[in-house]
Amino acid sequence: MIEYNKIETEKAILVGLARNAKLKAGVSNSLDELEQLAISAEANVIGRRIQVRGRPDPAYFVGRGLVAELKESLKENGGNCIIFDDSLSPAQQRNLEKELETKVIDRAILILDIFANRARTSAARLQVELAQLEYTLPRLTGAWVHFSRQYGGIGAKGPGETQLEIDRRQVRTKISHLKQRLKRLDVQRRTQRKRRQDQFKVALVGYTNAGKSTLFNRLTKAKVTTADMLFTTLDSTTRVMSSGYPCRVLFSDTVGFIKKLPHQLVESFKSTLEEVKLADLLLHVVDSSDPELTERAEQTRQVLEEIGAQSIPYLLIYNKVDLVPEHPNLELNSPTSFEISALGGLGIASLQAEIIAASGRYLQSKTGSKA
Ligand SMILES: Nc1nc2c(ncn2[C@@H]2O[C@H](COP(=O)(O)OP(=O)(O)OP(=O)(O)O)[C@@H](O)[C@H]2O)c(=O)[nH]1
Ligand SMILES: [Mg+2]
Repeated sequence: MIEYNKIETEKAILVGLARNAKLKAGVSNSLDELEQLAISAEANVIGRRIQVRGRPDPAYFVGRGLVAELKESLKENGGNCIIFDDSLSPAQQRNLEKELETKVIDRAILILDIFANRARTSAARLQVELAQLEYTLPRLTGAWVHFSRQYGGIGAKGPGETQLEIDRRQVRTKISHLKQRLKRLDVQRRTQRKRRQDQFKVALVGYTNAGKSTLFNRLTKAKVTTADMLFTTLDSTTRVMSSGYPCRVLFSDTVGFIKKLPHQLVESFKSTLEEVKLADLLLHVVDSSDPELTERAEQTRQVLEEIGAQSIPYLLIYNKVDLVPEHPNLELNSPTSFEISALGGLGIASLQAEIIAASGRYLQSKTGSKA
């Protein structure tokens, strides 16, 4: 893993940019989420700043005045890290690190770091590492990158080559190794999936912390870890249920989505997210008590689009209704919706009845097409 991603004992200041004063409240909510992400990565947040600015500064993302203030503030409070809510260009990150003499990261790096710490299965580890390297490649400055010498040693240095070129080449070699290993895993997965062709496939999707795993456990009597924390689940878990259903029903619990999910991560998790893409029915789980409900449901739809799963029929599941007397109604092409409490069990029976009916229709279409 790349050392600069390690941010265990960071004392960080969060920085967000609002394009105009009206957007400040939204940016503030986004920084709340960024703070949760920072805490998940075991960093301490010692301050936050929002700058109102029409467009990002090409060299420093924020204005020079704020850069000077941040430098001062880091000194005063013993801070050693700045976390930007938006993606920085490689040049911006470099300039800021030089000017502030401290580590500068962005939301994408933070998310990648959390994924790297949480990944348990070999597939998830490989996927995260690949995403980290893909994200890092254009950002290599040579100064702070040290990765294992596993693939091709330092002795490969040719005449006239700079260290940076060697680093880049080693990263590229490592990327292609990881891709090959993932490909081999994918072949195994494909064989598994073939066996599932006759099953009705239901995948749970939604924003991180919406309660997908809690619902999955309810529906399948599984014991997947659930926690009030972002990205508890990284690997998909599947369970086949048959009792009470007209055919075998395969349920998949999957990784949650988040705002500004790094593209490289979505890309490298594509094989895990195949469970979603190949599903016959999606359960889009939303947290009814979430003040950002509408925006987050929309972000989930966007990721579904990015992985090519936007046309799969879905049920909208308003979860955690025990926490709030009412919630805003989402108008996502008005799919069938359910109000449930995955934790308390409320509304589960009618949701199950709908899944039974849908799997019945699926069975009918299968046998109908065979006849
Ligand atoms: N009050 C209440 N809490 C719930 C309900 N469903 C889930 N939770 C809680 O919400 C938190 C997140 O639940 P998870 O099931 O881990 O959520 P997830 O969507 O799988 O989250 P990630 O895997 O992190 O993306 C946990 O603390 C759950 O106990 C519910 O119906 N009511
Ligand atoms: Mg989960």
